[in-house]
Amino acid sequence: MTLSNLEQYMDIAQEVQEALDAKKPVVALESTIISHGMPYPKNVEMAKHCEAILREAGVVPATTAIINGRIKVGLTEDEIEFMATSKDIIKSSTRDYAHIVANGLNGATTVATSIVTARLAGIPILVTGGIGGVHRGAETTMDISRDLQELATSDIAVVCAGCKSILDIGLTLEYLETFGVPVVGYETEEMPAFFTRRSGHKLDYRYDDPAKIADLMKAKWNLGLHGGIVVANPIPEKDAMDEVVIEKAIEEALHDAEKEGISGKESTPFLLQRVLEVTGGSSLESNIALVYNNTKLGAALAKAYAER
Ligand code: PSU
Ligand code: MN
Repeated sequence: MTLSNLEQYMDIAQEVQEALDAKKPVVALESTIISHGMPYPKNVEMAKHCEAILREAGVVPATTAIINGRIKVGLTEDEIEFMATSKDIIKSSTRDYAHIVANGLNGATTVATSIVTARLAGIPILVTGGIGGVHRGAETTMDISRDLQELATSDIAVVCAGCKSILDIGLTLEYLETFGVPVVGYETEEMPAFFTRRSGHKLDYRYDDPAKIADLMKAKWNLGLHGGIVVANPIPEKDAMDEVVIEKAIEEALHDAEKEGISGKESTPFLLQRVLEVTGGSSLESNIALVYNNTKLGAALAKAYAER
């Protein structure tokens, strides 16, 4: 799509556009985590602090969202506040994106639509908390997050703390393998499980240096191997949750979801909310800590990649 076409729909913040033009490091951030992933006011605090971490490292933050039908790449403080407080925001995966734009609605970007947005804007790195994936029981529900398909087809590195075990982590890794998406562990040999550092699922490649991950990005895309890379960054030890506590909370959340007949796009937010309630809010502190940890790695990766 030509830029004039894109301008019909998209507002790229000036500092983001300037950084992109000058080939300076930019990192995209999602907004579902703000609108549907965390309660107010922790969500605003988290969103603003992520931007501050990036800025301090010399990286321009580009939080993505759809506001009144305009695709936003880079939000003002007021826009972040709006995403954190308005009840009138649709959790938007890829199927929702054009509908929200065409009808002037508000959409929070999931990993899937953050990738779509980053691709349109030309941003090669996205930082998030955890990616969506193949849900437990997907062999009958077919509930597989669109996040994985956008990862399969867009040239982007997504920094995350793995995925929650509300999902089937083994099947998620198999799915990514089928679609040719490398999943690399940062300072780990194992896929992290979001709240905990370990999942029992081995990864093929461990990287200890963000610059080497930047080399991997460059090599992959120079070779015409289109699609994303998952950079799995375990939660810091001190912030991790007790494995037994979190697994019990997840089991309870899954049980409640089934009892209440929750499915489809409601599934992930419902499970996240129930886990938060069952753990008495301690999961929220872990969640915030891992997002900051991912943001720091994203900053280092963006700087290394911009030098390539
Ligand atoms: N996992 C989390 N926190 C989140 C999400 C996932 O631990 O906030 C959000 C992300 O925006 C992710 C989306 O892209 O949920 C996946 O939703 P679904 O499973 O409906 O595709
Ligand atoms: Mn789903």
